[in-house]
Amino acid sequence: MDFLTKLENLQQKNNSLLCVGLDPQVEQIHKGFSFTYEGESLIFEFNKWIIDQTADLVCAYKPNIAFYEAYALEGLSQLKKTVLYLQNEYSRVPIILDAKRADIPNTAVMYAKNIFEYWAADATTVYPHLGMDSLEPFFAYKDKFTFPLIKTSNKDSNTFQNLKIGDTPYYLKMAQIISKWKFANLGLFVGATYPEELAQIRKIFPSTVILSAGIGAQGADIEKAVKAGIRSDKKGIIFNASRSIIYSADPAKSAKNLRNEINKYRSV
Ligand code: OMP
Repeated sequence: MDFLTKLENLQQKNNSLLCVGLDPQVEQIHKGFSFTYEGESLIFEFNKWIIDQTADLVCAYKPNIAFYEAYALEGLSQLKKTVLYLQNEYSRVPIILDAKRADIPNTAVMYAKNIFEYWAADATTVYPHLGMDSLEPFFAYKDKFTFPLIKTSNKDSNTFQNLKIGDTPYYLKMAQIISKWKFANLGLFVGATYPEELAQIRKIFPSTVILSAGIGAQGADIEKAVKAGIRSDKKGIIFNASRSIIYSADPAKSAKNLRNEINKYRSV
């Protein structure tokens, strides 16, 4: 099943725009909550524990590959176990493998092959700065979805992304150019910490699916972000939260509360 169908089905079934980020840091895992596993597959078991208690509250999971690559081959093997677990036990849940790739076309082909064939992810993230030919290898996977990052959530994202070209900031110029592209499997990433920019991008892309992060640990204003990013049909956006859910005392409760808070602003 293609990414969009999976996403829309699950958003509907779980009444959720929430994506939980599977970003495990080993030193954060033993902080006194009810997860107690100590063995070799710590990362996988932790992810499984999170997944089993949140799968009916999310519209997607987003493992960020950095949190696995940091643990070298062992980390990647635990990511593989996590992906297989999701595919076997929760096949309706889309997996966004957050890998933020960007390279020349010949190399991008190999990145896309790795993400969509080896990892069998449903979607991924890319930086668009190299231009369309660097992203075409990703869009070539028609059932998969690719989210170019237009405006990132971090504090210093203005340094380069808001540099002006004439009167227009670079991130906006990128969005305007990308809006002319005709890929059915193109999404966009915009940080929830920048609701004004999110609203601008939504205006340029009234129907495109947006991936956003920054609510929770990064302190984005949920009401502003939801109102800025929601599509006219009250869908069309995915809000990721990682640390604020996975390291909370009660991940299921935190996920439920966040899903409900997002929904509260969705309908107004
Ligand atoms: P928390 O801050 O713990 O909720 O995690 C946010 C997740 O979203 C991490 O995996 C980030 O790498 C990712 N993210 C951002 O926070 N900001 C961005 O601008 C882009 C992303 C992303 O591409 O998902």
